[in-house]
Formats: sequence, C-alpha cells, structure tokens
Amino acid sequence: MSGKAIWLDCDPGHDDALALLLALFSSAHLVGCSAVGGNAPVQATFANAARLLTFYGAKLPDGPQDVALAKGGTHLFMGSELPLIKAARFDPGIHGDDGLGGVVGLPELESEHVQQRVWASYPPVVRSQGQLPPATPGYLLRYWSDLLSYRIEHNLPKLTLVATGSMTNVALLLKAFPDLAEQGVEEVVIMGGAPPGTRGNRGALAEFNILVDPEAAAILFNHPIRVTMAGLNVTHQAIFRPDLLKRLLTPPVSPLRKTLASILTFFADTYRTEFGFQEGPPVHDLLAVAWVLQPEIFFNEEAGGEGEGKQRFAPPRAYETRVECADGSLALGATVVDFPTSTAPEKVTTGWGREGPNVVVLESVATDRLWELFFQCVERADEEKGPRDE
Ligand SMILES: [Ca+2]
Repeated sequence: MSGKAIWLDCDPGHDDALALLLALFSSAHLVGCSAVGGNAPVQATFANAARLLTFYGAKLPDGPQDVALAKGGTHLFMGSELPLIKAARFDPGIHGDDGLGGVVGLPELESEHVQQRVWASYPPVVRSQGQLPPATPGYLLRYWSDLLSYRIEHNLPKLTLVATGSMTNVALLLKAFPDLAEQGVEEVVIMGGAPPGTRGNRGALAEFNILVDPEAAAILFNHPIRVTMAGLNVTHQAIFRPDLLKRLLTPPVSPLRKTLASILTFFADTYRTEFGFQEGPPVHDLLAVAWVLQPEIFFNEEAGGEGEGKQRFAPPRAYETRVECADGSLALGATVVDFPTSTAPEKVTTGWGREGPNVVVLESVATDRLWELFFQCVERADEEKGPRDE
C-alpha cells in the first residue's frame, strides 16, 4: 500500500462513508477531512463526518494548531455551505434527508465523543454556542494554508487531496493559496463527471458532484495541478452485489459490519428505486480513495500482449477535459473529455490546467482487486480498532 498523506473533502453520503473507511484503515494517513454541501446541507454532511470518524475510531488531532500530526490524528472542518455561484442542490432521493438515511449504529451528534471531534480542530473562541461550528470555509482554508506551509517547509510528503463531493472547497483553496497548493498538493482526485458516451445521473450529461458546482470543477480543471477523475464511466463498473453483502455479513458480524451493511442496503434500495440498478449500488467515492492506494487497479488492458492469454496493462491517460457551466444549457454540468480518435489523434502536450490534457480519466477497474482492498480494510478495522459502541 501507499503510505500517502490523504485529505478527504466529502459530503457523507453513503459512499463517502465507505471512502472514509478505506482512507482510515489503509497504510495511508488520513490527515484531515472536510465537509461540503451536496448530498445534504453542509451542517448534515459535517455532522455525519464527525459521527463516522468517531465510530471508526479515528485519532483526534492534538489541537487546532496541530500541523505536525505526529500522533497520526485526523482533523475535521466544516467547509462551504453553498456552491460558488449556483443555488444549492441536494440529493435526498439517494441519500435521505440527512445524507445518511437508514444507517444504524453511529453515535449521535450530541454524544460526548462526537462533540469532542466536532470541536477538536477549532480555536477555543469559536466553541461558544450550539453543537456545530459556523458554516464557513474560512477555518478550513486557514488550516490548509498552515498545514501546507508546514509540510513544504519540513519537506514532508505532498498531500493527496481527494474530493468526493462538489469541488467548492478545493476551488477556494486553489484561488486563495495557489502557490501552496501547487507546491504542497501531489494530486487532486475527484469522484465526479460523466465522460462522453456515459449517461449522467442527474441529467443526460451531468453527474451530480459536478452539477452541484460546475464553476468549482472548471476552476480545478483549469488549474495547473494534477487532477484524476473517477467518473460514472468507471464507478458504475463497481457494483456492490448481493454476494459481497453476504461476504460482509459472514459471522461473526461486528458492529462495524452491521453499520456498513446498513449503509450498503439503504444505498442499494435507493439505487434500485431511483435509477433502476437491480444488482446493487455503485460505490462511487470508494474508487477515488482506491486510486490513491492502489492505482494499478485502474490500469487499462491494452492490445498487443505477447502470446495467448498475455495481457498488457497501462496507466490511465490524461485528456483535455472541460466543464459546461452555462445556466440554461442542456449540457449544464457535462464533463467534456476530448478522447482521441483515429481522425483526431491524441494531442502531444505536457502540463496541467489550460494548456492541454489536464485530467487523468479513469476508464476501467479490476473489481476483484477493488473488493479485496475493501475487505482488507474492513478486516483491519475489525482487528485494529473496532468501532466505538456508544
Ligand atoms: Ca460523495
């Protein structure tokens, strides 16, 4: 496994909950987590992230200023409540009103441990009223600048930023601290988008995370930073089928497995009723973290292997990718990937951002290896930590 430093910006969300588990119980260090509005309002996605981190037993950071993270803690911040320009939109049909519909076993927001988690990364002056910090990305951005500065100054490994909700917080980072992001972020990995040839899930061409804040996605894609996209073309290949649920629930069934099963069962039900998926739900966000941990799971099989049964695999490629942001357009939220053809060969350019192929587009996934990675993490979570029963 990779040993990478990951930050997960998310909107939990059933599949975000799986991505969070993978990030926590791999050899990567989940440095921090931030919430964004999307599947549900940001207050709900933040509360869900706090409840999940507590349930999974993530270590608390030493305090609000803890940028060294010597003890391996995980920060948590609330990010943006609203998209940059568009009106907010949510997805209760898939995730329930609070983002984690039907999920059992998580500690409540009001509980002592979750409240500790909620406030651990905020300065004392903010900890005044209520159970949630203010819905502003300011504290997150301030911490990101401190964290990236510290890591650059101390030659620590670059951060991998995984975004499994809309890209609003990421866009704000790139606009506020472009120099720190370029020096201190290895790659931004997103779950989002539907390349040409793949139907969208919230419109013929639009995938939800991009549709929520297309301007933020455009800022990211146009920025000179490495971006990898796990879109619907690849996430719809990773269906959590009934045999996998059966494997998850093979006795002895820990409280962790019960909760994971409730996540996957609710998700399967809404995917069946809302989108007609009969076999099970796609685990979208899980793939973005899996790419960071084991990129070879996403290598493309290519023609030209020698001898019968020989296969050749190559890493996924970068293509020029743009986002449709125009209000009123039938293509609003579309991710237009300029795939090469025989009459329009691949452009030979280098660099990221506006200058050419700017997004690595995942196209295939070895699902057997993906599920092995997932179950390894479940087993590790069962052994190592075990969920906190509250
Ligand atoms: Ca998500």
